[in-house]
Amino acid sequence: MKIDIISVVPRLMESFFAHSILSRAREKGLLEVNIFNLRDYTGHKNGQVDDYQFGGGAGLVLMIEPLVNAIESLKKNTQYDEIIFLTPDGEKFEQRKANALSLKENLLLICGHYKGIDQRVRDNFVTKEISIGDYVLSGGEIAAAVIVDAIGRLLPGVLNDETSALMDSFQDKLLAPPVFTRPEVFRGWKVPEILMSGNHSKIEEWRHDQSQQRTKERRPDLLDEGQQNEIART
Ligand code: 6GU
Repeated sequence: MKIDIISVVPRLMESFFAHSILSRAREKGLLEVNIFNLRDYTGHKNGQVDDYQFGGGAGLVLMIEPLVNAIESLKKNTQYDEIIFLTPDGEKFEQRKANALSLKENLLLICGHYKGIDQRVRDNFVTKEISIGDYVLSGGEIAAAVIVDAIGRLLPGVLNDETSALMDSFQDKLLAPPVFTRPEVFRGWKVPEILMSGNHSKIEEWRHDQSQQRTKERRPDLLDEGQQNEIART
């Protein structure tokens, strides 16, 4: 899978992907991430990429010309499945969307800044607009990093344990159960006995039950009616 990213702070972006799981995915050739500096595509003096908005008002807007230059130049080499603009007024990103995007071949992410980007870019090039939550960030870069991380770890071969991505919180609309590792007793705090029993079906039952209890307590909004009924019965 290939993800191209257009940003005005490319060096900040690089650092997100230079470590841990995602760098391993890149080394293994499972994920290609390329970051492009919007300033390389401006014909304006001093690398100008933003300007005051028509109609007045505070805040600069990323200009149409450098963005269209960048998008059209990248489109010459790659057929994108989606051109995604990261913006607080986009559709909310969640696990289901990460799953769907992880099945695509080529994505182009556009990071906004300041007041946003000229609407004509959104109308004529962008195919999807995504927000990572109901709060405002100073730029789309952190949101892009969130999305690349969430997608990247789903790609086959990226995680060592093939099943673990499927066991995550949210994959089945349940939060993950608690986990423990050695030592079995620390300062008198014991690991639940069931986990030491070696009875795998009982352990799975316990984990499922813990997931449901956690979800009910912390995120009842995730439980659909069917799951709520299942909990009510137990
Ligand atoms: Cl994608 N961008 C910005 N600037 N702020 C956000 C966001 C994106 N998602 C939530 N807040």
